[in-house]
Amino acid sequence: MALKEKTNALLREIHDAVVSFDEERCVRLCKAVLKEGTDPYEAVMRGLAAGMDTVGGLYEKKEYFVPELLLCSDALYAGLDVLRPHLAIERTKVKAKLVIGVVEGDIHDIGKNLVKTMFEAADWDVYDLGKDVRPERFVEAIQENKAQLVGLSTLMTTSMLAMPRIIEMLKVEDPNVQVIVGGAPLNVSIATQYGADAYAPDAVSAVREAAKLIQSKT
Ligand code: B1M
Repeated sequence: MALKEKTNALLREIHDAVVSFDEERCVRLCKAVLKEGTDPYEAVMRGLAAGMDTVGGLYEKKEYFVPELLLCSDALYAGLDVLRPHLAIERTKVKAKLVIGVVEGDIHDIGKNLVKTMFEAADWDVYDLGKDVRPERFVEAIQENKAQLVGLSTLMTTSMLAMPRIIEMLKVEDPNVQVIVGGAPLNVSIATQYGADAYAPDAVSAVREAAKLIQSKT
């Protein structure tokens, strides 16, 4: 089998291992992908994250329920633990301090954790506030850590409504702080309307967009 085909087959198998919540298989396959010399970013995005996207579709079709979602996320995290140390540092030349969290009312943190992983792999200093974070906590965190950038994540149409207020509070506290937002219900026009400085549709582009923001201010 040609190398490209072999890689695609492995990535598909990682996707399937997440969907079938087979943690052991997911770990084994992620180790295999590293041995093959495949870019671990590909394995995270086209394997693990793609698997979780399929899981989301199954949940929406009522084929999967909450227990399956949690088991699938365990498989994703087990694979991520294998890949994380191999994600290449120095993808961007720009590095800064980032405070990141999932907004209040929302406990979905898989996407945020992938975003955090990509920033850490790019050697940024990341302060993770976790999920269901009070707006005031973001403001306190930029003061405590002298961070230049805040990342807000949300997965729900209800909790996304908290974003404009958080952004306003952050800008009042420090007009120079930059805010990047992401999560499934958002898009670039909502992000702009909310007063965010940038929007990213996925974890890899979040690092790219954040680096552009920081560079434009230096
Ligand atoms: Co729930 N959930 N869930 N859920 N869940 C959704 C989001 C939902 C769309 C499902 C549905 O009903 N169709 C729906 C929201 C509907 C809405 O918008 N109003 C929903 C609901 C309603 C709920 C509950 C209320 C269910 C209930 O209890 N009745 C409840 C929420 C309670 C609460 O938050 N207060 C709930 C609970 C859960 C679980 C705990 C079971 C579990 C979460 C586990 C966890 O995160 N620790 C869960 C899951 C897994 C999902 C789905 C199935 C999958 C989400 C996911 O992890 N995707 C989801 C349905 C779906 O998405 N189709 C659903 C994979 C992940 C890699 O993608 O998070 O989009 P994502 O992240 C991407 C990008 O968005 C982007 O990069 C990431 C990686 O590339 N990104 C950023 C994300 N943040 C970013 C930040 C950035 C930049 C990019 O910059 C800072």
